[in-house]
Amino acid sequence: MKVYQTKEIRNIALIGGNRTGKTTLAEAIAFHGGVVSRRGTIEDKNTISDYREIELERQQSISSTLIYSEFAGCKINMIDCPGFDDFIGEAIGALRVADTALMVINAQNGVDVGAEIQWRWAKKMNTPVIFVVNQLDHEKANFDETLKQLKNYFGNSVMPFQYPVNAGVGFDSVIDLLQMKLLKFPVGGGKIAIEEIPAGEKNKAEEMHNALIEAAAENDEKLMDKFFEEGTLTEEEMAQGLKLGIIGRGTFPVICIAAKNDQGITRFMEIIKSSAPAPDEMPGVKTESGKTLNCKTSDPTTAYIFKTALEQHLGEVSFMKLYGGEITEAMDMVNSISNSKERLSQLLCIAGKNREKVEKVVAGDIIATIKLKGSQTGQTLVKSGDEEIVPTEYPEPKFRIAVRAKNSSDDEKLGAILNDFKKTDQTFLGEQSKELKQMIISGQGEQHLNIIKWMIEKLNKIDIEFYPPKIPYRETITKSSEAMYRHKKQSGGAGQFGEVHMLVEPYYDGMPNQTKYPVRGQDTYDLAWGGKLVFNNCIVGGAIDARFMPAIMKGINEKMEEGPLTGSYARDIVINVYDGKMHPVDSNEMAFKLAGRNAFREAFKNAGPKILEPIYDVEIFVPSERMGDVMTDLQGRRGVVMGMDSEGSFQKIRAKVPLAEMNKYSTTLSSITSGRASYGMKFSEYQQVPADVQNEIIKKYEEENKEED
Ligand SMILES: Nc1nc2c(ncn2[C@@H]2O[C@H](COP(=O)(O)OP(=O)(O)OP(=O)(O)O)[C@@H](O)[C@H]2O)c(=O)[nH]1
Ligand SMILES: [Mg+2]
Repeated sequence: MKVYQTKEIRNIALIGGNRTGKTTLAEAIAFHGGVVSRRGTIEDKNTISDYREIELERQQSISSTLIYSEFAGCKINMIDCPGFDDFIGEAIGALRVADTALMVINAQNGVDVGAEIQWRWAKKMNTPVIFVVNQLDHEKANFDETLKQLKNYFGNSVMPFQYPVNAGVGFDSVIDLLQMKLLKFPVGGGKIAIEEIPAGEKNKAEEMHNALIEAAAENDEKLMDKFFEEGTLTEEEMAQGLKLGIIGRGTFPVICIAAKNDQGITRFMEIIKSSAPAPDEMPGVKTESGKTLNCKTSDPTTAYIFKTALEQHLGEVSFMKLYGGEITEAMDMVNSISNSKERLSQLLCIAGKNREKVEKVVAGDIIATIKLKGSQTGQTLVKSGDEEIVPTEYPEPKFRIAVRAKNSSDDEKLGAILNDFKKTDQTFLGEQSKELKQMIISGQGEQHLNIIKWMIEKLNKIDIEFYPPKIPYRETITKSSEAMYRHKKQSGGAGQFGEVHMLVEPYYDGMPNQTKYPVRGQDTYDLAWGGKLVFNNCIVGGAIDARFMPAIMKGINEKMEEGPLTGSYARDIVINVYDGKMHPVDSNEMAFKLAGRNAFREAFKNAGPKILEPIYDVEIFVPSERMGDVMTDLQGRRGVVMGMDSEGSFQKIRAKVPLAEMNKYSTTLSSITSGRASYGMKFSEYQQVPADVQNEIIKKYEEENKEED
């Protein structure tokens, strides 16, 4: 295979809502590049992009797929992403390395929720966007309405490069505003007929063409001068100027196609070649040390792993973008974080399920390699040095559930499988919670986790079940309290004796020491589960030997790990051990550990104990007209609205909501907004639960523990 130079590469992410035609478009582009000899279709289950078993079964993309194609000396690397919001992580990974996002819009439906969500991500990552209005052959296709919506949602920088003259059944013609010609696309592909613009379209076309010329000239002084002198620009000059607008996210072109009928595809590929940026024309990527890599061969050899997949027969496949230098087969590189050596045993040019070996790859290209020993998504491989590309930020998981194998002997295997999912999916978490004694998995939505369940059952052949996840509550106290405990045992041989007196207080930042019992020694611990524990030694006159203090501490710690109210972790407590008693023969560490533990339990119970619950910051994007329903629902979830901002026709609601009330939120939100809202959530803090909720939690805990006894 030819070695493509940086200028000859176009990296594009195919994004957009559900079933808009991304995979069909990718297939058509691959076909015209000679990468597939026959165009597959979704219905025939033979596209190169949707080849995984689950994708064939559901006729839907689940995972992003890298597909290269070739056009007039250019290599087009496409990353075909799933449109469904639960798989947004795939689009985010792709947007990070793509130099242009092709946002596919279905001309029947206009702007959908997928487009809105992905637009926000493209904006956040500064990725240029080209809109592709697809399915123009459909009887319900409505280009004018689609364009109106595009401008409405994404602003007036949305600029048609083409518009159709006969959208709907029989569609075959567009006015190309760069060429200023009418292009006729035969159904099923074939030679484009180029004709003059019909008289009835002339004025409209002129007006839109001039708007493009002005936009092109705005980006480049030389073009502006030429425009003033001659009043026009050539097609090439326009493409050049518009490309600058595209890179700076000041111009968002609109292209017209019907991918299924192979209409408009080759012209679209020409436009990608002339107007989409090459990797080194983009602003560059930042490293952790603040350097910028511009995808030049003269930049240090640096590859960023943006995706890891597990493929049958191949094992772990790592997808990388080269942000500088050149790499060759069998080259040794270093993982810039772990410093471990990685050999690029093979360089693979990927076209979905097909792969081809290449010997050399230059800066800007996207390829895959296999058999890396210990490098993961988000990590950087370098030739030398320790430069690390700032890793992509993914949204936190927001849908959690507990999972177990139906046959408990499979639980260990299940743990290992979940670990593999974590490697290949940055928006998924799965782990055995020591605290909750449950295996908890979390992802972007119910569908996301259902698909993981499908894969585990079908591919790994383990039957599993979901069940309600527990909430990681915490316990603390709200007032001071004193208690003493004497542990005394004198049966037979050596006895046990230990007595501990303590004062417990609620901890808060910057609090002074209590003055009743002067503090002689102080240790402050940051608890692994959050919060603090302060241990004050206030013993006078050697009432308890210093050597028993660690044992007392150990006893307290044990109880902190299993709080007195509900067995949850305790936090934010100050303990003052101020008195006690020893026995010259019977006192030992075990006795003091038990005395410490029990004294703490007693003091805790009388210190106004409270249950704390995790509160999440929740951010919801909702169409303005649905805001009322979402607010009412939030109230029912004990949510506190912190603020609202409008973004176009959307409202962004910021609220604090207890985790316990977020169960299956994505499913509810989707049903009350017809799938048009999206949300994200992030742990914020622990807060006391209301008294009625506390009573219920304690009651439930006691009932459950009775059952276990
Ligand atoms: N009429 C018509 N149908 C199309 C066109 N392009 C795609 N389709 C159909 O639209 C459906 C979805 O196509 P896909 O290519 O799977 O869409 P997608 O955007 O990749 O879908 P997801 O990856 O699941 O989000 C399929 O039934 C296609 O045959 C088109 O140009 N015209
Ligand atoms: Mg698809």
